[in-house]
Amino acid sequence: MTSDDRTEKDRQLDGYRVDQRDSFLTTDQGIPVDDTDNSLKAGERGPTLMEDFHLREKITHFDHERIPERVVHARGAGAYGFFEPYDDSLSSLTRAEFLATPGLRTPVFVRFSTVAGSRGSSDTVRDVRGFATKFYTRQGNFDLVGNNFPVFFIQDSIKFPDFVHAVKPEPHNEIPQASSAHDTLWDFVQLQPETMHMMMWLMSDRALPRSFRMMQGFGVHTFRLVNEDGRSTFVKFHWTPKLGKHSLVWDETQKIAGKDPDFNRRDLWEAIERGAYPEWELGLQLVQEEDEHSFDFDILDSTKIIPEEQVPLRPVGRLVLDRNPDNFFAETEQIAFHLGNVVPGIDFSNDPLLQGRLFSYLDTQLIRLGGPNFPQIPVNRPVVEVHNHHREGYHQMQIHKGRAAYHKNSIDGGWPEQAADKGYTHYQERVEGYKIRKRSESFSDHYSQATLFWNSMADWEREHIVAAFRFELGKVEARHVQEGVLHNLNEVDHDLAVRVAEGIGVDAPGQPTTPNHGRSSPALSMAHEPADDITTRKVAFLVADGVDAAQVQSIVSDLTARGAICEILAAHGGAVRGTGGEHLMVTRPLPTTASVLFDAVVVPGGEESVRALAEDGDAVHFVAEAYKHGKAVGALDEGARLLEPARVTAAPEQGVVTTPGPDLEGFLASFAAAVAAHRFHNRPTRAVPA
Ligand code: HDE
Repeated sequence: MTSDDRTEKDRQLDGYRVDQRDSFLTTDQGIPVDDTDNSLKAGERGPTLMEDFHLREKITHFDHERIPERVVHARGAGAYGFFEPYDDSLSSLTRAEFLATPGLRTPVFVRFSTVAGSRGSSDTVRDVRGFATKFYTRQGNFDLVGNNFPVFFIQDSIKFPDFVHAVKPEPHNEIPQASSAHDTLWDFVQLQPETMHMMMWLMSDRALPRSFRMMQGFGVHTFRLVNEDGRSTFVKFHWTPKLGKHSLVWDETQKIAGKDPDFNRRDLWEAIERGAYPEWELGLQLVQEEDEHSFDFDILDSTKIIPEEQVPLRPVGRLVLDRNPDNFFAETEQIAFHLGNVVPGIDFSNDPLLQGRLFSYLDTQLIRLGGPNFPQIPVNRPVVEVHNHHREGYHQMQIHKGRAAYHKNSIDGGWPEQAADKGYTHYQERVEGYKIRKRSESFSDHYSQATLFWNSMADWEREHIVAAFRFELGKVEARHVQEGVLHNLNEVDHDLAVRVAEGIGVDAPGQPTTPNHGRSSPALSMAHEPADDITTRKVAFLVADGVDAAQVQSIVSDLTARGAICEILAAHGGAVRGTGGEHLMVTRPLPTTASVLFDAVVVPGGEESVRALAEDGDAVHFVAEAYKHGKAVGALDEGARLLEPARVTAAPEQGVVTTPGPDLEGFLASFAAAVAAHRFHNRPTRAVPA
């Protein structure tokens, strides 16, 4: 990044960055420390002395290093970047300048997260992912605190503590960690059928993203845009990843959880370090006020989407993440999102899930960050100046001058004065009604959109959903809970319920009350993603002494030029000997890695090399497992012989590409296409012993 590319936020943070190079050790009071390795004792073998202020300060600070983790979304990873609108076309719909000022780059911080697991849990569990964006705009901070699914489990925020208590580890033994496959969650689900749409997403591959960089983001609720004249338009926010949306497969996620629990976090970090900056397009679904009631669902109900075929996405700008934080705790852990952080031109709807969140986020920051001054923490500070009459509190960093901490005042000249027409004005909505604890009738259809999701899936996506339900319900011990879920599932689709019932050994339910409506929405499937980009796809080369090193080098340079990341793996680190006696450097030893950490594998030619690999269980397993998970497998010349012990059959249409002869160019073209296709779900995977 050049200095010109730095955002306002980045320059602001300069004032807080501490570089300890060329510095001597001091106490927190700045007193130079001569020895931090030995405590002060009465004699070499005597007791430690109370007066050792350095020892006490060092240990006291250490004892207080932890803050409470987030109640939900505890595990996350974040990065800085910018948002840039394409043009000014939204200026007629919103006062929000960052959405409608062409060329204006608004600094952002984005934090991705899993929901259920603790801070130290694995990245690749089955879960919804958080996608929270803080825009440091010139009109103040706007937080879009979204997820990678467009719907939510519940309709009313008052159910959130119930839902979270049900999905978290069970209270008697704190088992299972970061998993929804247990009785209390599914008990909640069977008794709360509004969860069914979200559960379809959760059981789909959307819950297993290959990368944060390859998943969509959604604001979920319906919000409002409000223009200069006070006119409002309903809006839903969508982030679409430039690299397409791609997922892992279930077996793979479980293995990655052990091999590299930081898989998604590392992927984001490394892509940014490498300069392959992740990018998303912001798209809006806009609904005129007068069309609020023209759908067969309620746009205030967060368990519903507005199908894109009904209201298409309007592209409005791009989000780019181009800088990793300097310090995880200071930035990613201390960032405090709040749905109530809105700028002029953006407002709320009456979605009852959204309304409760407006209370929760500020409240949670008070306990988590220890008092009302958390907006002064560097990562939370707006890039504009803050002036008000808030004073004191724990960790106050501002030194407010003057005497008047109240409005109105004459003592300090009346400052800070109200911002009048530049200020935030709430949308003037006419509201009337009885005070009532009741769900609107318009929220009562819990199945149609779950069915829509199911109908929109490709066959392989359906297979994965069935397998996920079987896995999760198979872990449930209470039979009445399994039956209750099957009852609800039957209302989504009879065939789905029958297939799940077969897998868990419970009687299939009879015909549902309402048959499948047959409608679908192609935008919901991941089967139609463009497959022409291999940027940052990881390709493993399995080699041993006697490998065709020249061949490896030319394939590596071609795939690297196409944007892929190539790694050379051998039984040991260092280098291997090529056929011509030359050295080929090894990226990492095979036993330290695994096929689940790659997108594709190549077995190059070289008689001696392939013979050695065929006798190496790790290498054979690598190929077999990559095949099982649907990944591109390439084998050149003698390399094809490794396919046999791995029980893999050459079939270019199934992403297994081989060369009988020297046609390297032909191989490269079809292998790159296979990598770009991401996964081949048309393989007989169950036959493979991996
Ligand atoms: Fe959250 N949520 N949430 N949530 N949520 C939190 O805030 C809450 C909901 C989401 O990276 C907490 O700072 C309630 C929907 C994300 O720091 C807490 C309800 C969506 C993050 C909280 C919801 C989200 C949170 C925990 C029901 C998607 C992580 C720590 C009304 C649109 C943000 C914190 C980050 C975090 C409350 C439902 C997304 C407890 C009461 C719907 C991405 O305040």
